[in-house]
Amino acid sequence: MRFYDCSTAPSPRRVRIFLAEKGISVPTVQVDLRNGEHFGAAFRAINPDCTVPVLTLDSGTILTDIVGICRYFEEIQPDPRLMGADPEDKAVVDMWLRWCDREGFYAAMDAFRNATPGMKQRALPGPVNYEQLPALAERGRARLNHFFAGLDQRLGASEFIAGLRYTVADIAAQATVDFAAWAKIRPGTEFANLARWHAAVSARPSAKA
Ligand SMILES: N[C@@H](CCC(=O)N[C@@H](CS)C(=O)NCC(=O)O)C(=O)O
Repeated sequence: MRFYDCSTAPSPRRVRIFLAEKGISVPTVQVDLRNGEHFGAAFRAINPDCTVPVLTLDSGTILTDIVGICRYFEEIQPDPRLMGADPEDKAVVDMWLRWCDREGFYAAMDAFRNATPGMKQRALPGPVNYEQLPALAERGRARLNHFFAGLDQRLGASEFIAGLRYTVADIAAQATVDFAAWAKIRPGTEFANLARWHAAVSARPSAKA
């Protein structure tokens, strides 16, 4: 088994936090995204999508998606449960995870990638170059503020996003809040519930992953 990581990128960080929470360590290879190692023939042969994270299994299976990788580790080592315990709980975690990705993580990606000078023509990850669209950066910022408001509302009613326990949905939102800060977008001080939750998740040892 081998984990292809990039220590400065938010997507593989979500897997690193997940692994840290479970206390799992995996042989890891750093992929140098800054210098385009992911476009080279060696990495393309592993993941033609030219993205990290990737997990290669001894069976030959290659997992190239954050959630697929987390699912694999959840199944081989269920404790601590990060993707729900019973059918209802699992469905609730899935629902919030997808909301965090759709409304938060992808909005942060639009805001960051469409406005960062070093990402010209790299407005989307993957093997195809796309021009930056400043309007998408602006829309990403607006959507992130809406996401923060929704998160604050949810966290006013619930200790963690999917209920009483820290889950993969918290990891997605935590990575989103930290990623958004790269684009200098931070939740407003009026979002006290979000601030309480962000301080709590950031204090977990896994946050350093
Ligand atoms: N399919 C992947 C996409 C992950 C992704 O977007 N990774 C980024 C790093 S955060 C990447 O590899 N970017 C390469 C690039 O920007 O060219 C997933 O969601 O698991």
